[in-house]
Amino acid sequence: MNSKYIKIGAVAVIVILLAAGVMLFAGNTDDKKIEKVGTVLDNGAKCGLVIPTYVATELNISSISDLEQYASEFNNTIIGIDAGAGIMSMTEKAIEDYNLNSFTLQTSSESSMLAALIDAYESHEIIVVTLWTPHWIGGEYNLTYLEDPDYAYGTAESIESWSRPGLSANDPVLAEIMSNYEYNLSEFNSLLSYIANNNDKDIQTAAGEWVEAHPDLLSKWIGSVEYQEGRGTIKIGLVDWACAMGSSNALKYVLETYAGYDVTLMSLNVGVMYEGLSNGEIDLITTAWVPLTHAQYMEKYA
Ligand code: PBE
Repeated sequence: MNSKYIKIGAVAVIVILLAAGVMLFAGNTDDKKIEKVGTVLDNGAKCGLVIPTYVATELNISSISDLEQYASEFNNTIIGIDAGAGIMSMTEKAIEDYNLNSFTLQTSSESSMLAALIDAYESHEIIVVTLWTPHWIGGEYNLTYLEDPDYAYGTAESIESWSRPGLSANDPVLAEIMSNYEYNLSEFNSLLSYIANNNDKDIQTAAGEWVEAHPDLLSKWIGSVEYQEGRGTIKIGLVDWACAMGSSNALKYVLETYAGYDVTLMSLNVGVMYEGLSNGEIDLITTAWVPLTHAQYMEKYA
């Protein structure tokens, strides 16, 4: 055989191997794609940097770009939440975009951030925190979002429900409820406030009471679904954020009481939650913040 044929043969083998590799790769990523199953809140969500309103008045500041000059008054610290939360990477970006060179972002948790905010507020101290809407705290304290002219926190965020690959195709009843499971901003805030104001009860009880007090919303969510015993087990993943606990607990109540599912809530770190959804260990989440907050996870899994 002359070398020309050997070369053609070798090229053909490489082409076949490449094609097989591409098909395998495409097959794999297809398997892993998580799926959008509903919109929990359309466009009303927001992330940002928040200060008590008395701080805005006394320092005469209104924008993130005003922070750097008062860095020492703020103890050079922005109080953040858990590592991996979208608002943490948005805040790292804000620190760069607005040249907040004297600030560090403190990793914490939602509950520690809120405790620090409430403490500072009650002693009229200067503080800046990462915060978002919907949240019950906005109804309890006089707080101000710093303006974000460079859109480090995006423009309009939505909250969506996402499932593991293939869930809705196999469960049209669940798919129907999930596509109906939507709030407007005042309904969502009302749920979160009800839970926060009833913290002597467990969250599941409070969420159930709130759902029962909103029969029109409940019947919209249920749609044509009728209760049927033993519809199966659903695992809902969530992070310990008040908004995720509210929407997940209300959904658990609805799925168990009005459809006949058995629901387990799994509290996780945000990265683990998306990973679990993509590998099928978790069935559902109701706390996908898009387009910007969870962009890093959507790029990887969606
Ligand atoms: N949050 C609340 C989350 C999403 C829900 C804004 C703290 C975050 O990833 O930042």
